[in-house]
Amino acid sequence: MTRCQSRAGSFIARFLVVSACAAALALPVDGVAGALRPQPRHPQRHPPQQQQQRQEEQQQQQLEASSAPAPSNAGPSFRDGQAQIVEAFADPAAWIREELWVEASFDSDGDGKPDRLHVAVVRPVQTETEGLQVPVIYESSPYFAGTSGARQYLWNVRQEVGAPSPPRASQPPVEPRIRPGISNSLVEDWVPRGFAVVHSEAPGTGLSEGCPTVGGPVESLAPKAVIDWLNGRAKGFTTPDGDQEVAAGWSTGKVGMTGTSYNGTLPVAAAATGVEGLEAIIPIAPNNSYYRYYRANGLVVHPGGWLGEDIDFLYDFVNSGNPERRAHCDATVRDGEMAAGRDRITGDYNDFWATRDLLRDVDGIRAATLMAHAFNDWNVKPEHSVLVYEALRRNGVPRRAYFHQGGHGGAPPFEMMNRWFTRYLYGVENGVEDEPKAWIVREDADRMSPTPYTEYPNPDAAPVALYPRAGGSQIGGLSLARGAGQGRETLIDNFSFGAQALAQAEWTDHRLLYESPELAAPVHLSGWARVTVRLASSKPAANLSVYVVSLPWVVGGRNPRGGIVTRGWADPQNHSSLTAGEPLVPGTFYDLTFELQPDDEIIPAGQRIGLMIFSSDRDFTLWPNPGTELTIDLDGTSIELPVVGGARALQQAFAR
Ligand SMILES: [Ca+2]
Ligand SMILES: [Ca+2]
Ligand SMILES: [Ca+2]
Repeated sequence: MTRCQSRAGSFIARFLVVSACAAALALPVDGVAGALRPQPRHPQRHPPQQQQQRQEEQQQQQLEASSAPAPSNAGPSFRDGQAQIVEAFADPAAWIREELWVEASFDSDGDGKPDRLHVAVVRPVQTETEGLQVPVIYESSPYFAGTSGARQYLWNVRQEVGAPSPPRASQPPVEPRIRPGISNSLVEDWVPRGFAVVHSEAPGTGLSEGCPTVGGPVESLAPKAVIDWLNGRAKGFTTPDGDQEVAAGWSTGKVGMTGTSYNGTLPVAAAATGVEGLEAIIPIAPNNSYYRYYRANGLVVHPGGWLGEDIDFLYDFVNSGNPERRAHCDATVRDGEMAAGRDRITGDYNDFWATRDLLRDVDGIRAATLMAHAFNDWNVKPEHSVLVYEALRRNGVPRRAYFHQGGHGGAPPFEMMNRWFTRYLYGVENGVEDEPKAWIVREDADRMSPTPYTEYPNPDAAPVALYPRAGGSQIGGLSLARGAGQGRETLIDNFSFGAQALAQAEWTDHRLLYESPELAAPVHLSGWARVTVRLASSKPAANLSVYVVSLPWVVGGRNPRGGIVTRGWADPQNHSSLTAGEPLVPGTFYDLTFELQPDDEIIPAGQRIGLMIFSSDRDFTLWPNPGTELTIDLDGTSIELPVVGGARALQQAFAR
């Protein structure tokens, strides 16, 4: 028990912020709190005038409370370090629901006025009747008013690599669905537990003003504005164009953000601004770099399940905002900066993508981050979360990783999220920061039962190099020892054959496949695999796909299963620069090194580890005419796997 907790049992401590516990409100960790009127923990954040106003309001509220007949004095309750359902907060009919517009710092729709963002609040009635102040759980999204995902508007991928794409027709505008309260997500979980729940629509969507920018700076500044409003630093209005203001005096100013996919990106975007008051975030499968979402190592690569999607498709997908400003937004954003900057011809990194890359801003994050992602999320690939997580580790930011083996999305167990928000929004010293950092759901486990590890990647993992042996059209060897004089082997591109068919083929010239000995013991991989390929192409441009697989491949098999372990794609033209690829000279060999998607997987005994090299990936890359030949120099090709236990563990697993 901490010093703060030990004092929490005293009557006085329930009502006062104990100075020795500056980082924590003096709240009982177990049992029910009495009436709670926490002062904002950082009153200096408020301008003196507002601070004075707040104090006067609170004094007035205390006067009113003292003259009221029978105040219920409802307050939050904590048990096992988690906020509990409080009966007085649990009646939805009593909740205060309000909608308003927060004035942002930008004018992205070009009408000469700051954009106002549509916000909805749900909070316990006691925040109105008893002067109770509560922290906020906040979700923002461009999706709340509906989306337009008709697949005939995806880009046609049947084109040569490095050539202009066939033209794409834009989707018709989204028919907005305006719902009262914007969204019901999170509300039933958190309002009864003593939080307010806030939703806002992203710029240019629903009833929020502005233009959709799909990752542009306004998507970071918009949630920042809402958090500023919750802290008395930005103005809210009852209407999009009126001047009647509305304040958030009921808010402690402590805000937590969460959401999945795009809605998980926005918490990272807001946190990267360093905005004060955003104390904790739980991003679930966030897309933290639009370049890595639509490109890979210089190559045009599409999100899994959305072959042909590019950033302009996603713009149309969310374009549900004010029809009067739509022509302006389409012209400046979609048909302006996106058309000029996305560069679907080379796929190289540039300033356009840099402005949509939160990895560049990640040092601004101070919010305690519980990061959730899946290692088989091929829509938003796991690197998005792992790269941010690794930056938080370098920077010493409070953090936790919850990673599972499923696909896109998947929230951590509710108790884990509750303890995270309770610790950082209510200041309850429940010890989350002293617990293991990495919670990995193992292959055969329930998704709600992760296994704790000290850190991710696993601290016992070390890179171990494996080298291919000749014979890849059938199956060559994959060995711990470099074998000189293995020579060159050639594959012929053909997008007609998917990775599964290629991995299962007994013999094919459409891929090269090398496999290890059968594993005598399980092999635990944790972290990044890194491949080096020495190759020549018969054409100036070509796709390159590299998979680590577990063989034999089992179709539709459950865990433990054979199939994809991890994979990656790259443009050989970018062998020496991500921003300036160069046409390949046919017959010339190039060395190319890149990382595959980060992973944490235990490959069971009895399987073999395979390295598969091929060209076009029918599920992800462009589909050029078949026939491009890639020649691999085996003596210059290797893969480093992040093996828990290092080379010794792999040697033991390979020993027969
Ligand atoms: Ca405006
Ligand atoms: Ca390129
Ligand atoms: Ca895996």
